[in-house]
Amino acid sequence: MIAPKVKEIVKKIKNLEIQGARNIAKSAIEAIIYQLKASKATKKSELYRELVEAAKFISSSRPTEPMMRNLISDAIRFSFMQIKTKPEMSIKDLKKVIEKEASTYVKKMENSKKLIAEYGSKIIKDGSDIITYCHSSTVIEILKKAKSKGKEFKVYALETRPRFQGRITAKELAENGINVTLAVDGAMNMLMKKADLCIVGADAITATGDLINKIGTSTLAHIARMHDVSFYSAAELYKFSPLTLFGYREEIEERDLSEVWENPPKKVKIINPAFDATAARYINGYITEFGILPPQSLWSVASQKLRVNLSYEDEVIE
Ligand code: RUB
Repeated sequence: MIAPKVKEIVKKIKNLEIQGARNIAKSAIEAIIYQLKASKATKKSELYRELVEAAKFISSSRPTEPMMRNLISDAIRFSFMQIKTKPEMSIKDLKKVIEKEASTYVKKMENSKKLIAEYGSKIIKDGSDIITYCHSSTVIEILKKAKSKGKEFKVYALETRPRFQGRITAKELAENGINVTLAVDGAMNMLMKKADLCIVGADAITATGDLINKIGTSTLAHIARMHDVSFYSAAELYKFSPLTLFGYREEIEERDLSEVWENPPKKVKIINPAFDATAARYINGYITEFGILPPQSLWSVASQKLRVNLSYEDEVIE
């Protein structure tokens, strides 16, 4: 049975009350911990099945989020290994060790964020004009770090239709004393003429180093290239999608059409893809917790540093 608190978190992820890949992944891990605590299972196999059920339910909340999937998959794999290798462990202790392990993921995420902020802040030059898109908590950390080092710079946050996540970015930057200007998405080209740098977040990174991020990111990257402006994406390695190593394509989430136009006239068709893919050749680098990596080598570093898990469906405990 899915715990009520897990359902609540999934609802918030679906309606974007919780948004951005890192926040989603963090909440997903918290949901696994809630499920664990709420479980009334008396057998370890029963607990494991409940966790797998919850994992699938949580993962389905946003389809284009490998960071959430990778972390949940690690938690499930860890649980499986504990049950298999420590048959003497009581169910009470099992719950404790899984919870402890899951909590370390959240701590690791915090640590990665600090490292990314440090690496990212180094590419921000004093007096520069920076463009960002959508709302990336990782990009915000980089900008805050650069500011704390005494650098002065201007940020242009693009609105990001249809859900205006750019406003969240602008608000957070202003609250942190950063010089920020909000502009409509259509101002991209005009702003690029005087920009020095673009930094965006990442939802997914493919085996070929392509970036999947908020719809419109690829337009920004193309325009940046046209004006010879450097384009970086800030991303933990956990944003890497191992599925793409095996020829799968990351699914692009299609969101509710009412987000674009609540009551459109009859015969007007609407589409609402949440993300798009930016080819690796438009990206100067990924700012990761292991330094700034060329897009083409991200898969190899991610595969070395993380365990590449495809699914937990084949692991059944009777
Ligand atoms: C958010 C978005 C962000 C990435 C990275 O889209 O595209 O750029 O998720 O964010 P949505 P972070 O609002 O649809 O979730 O750096 O915080 O992981």
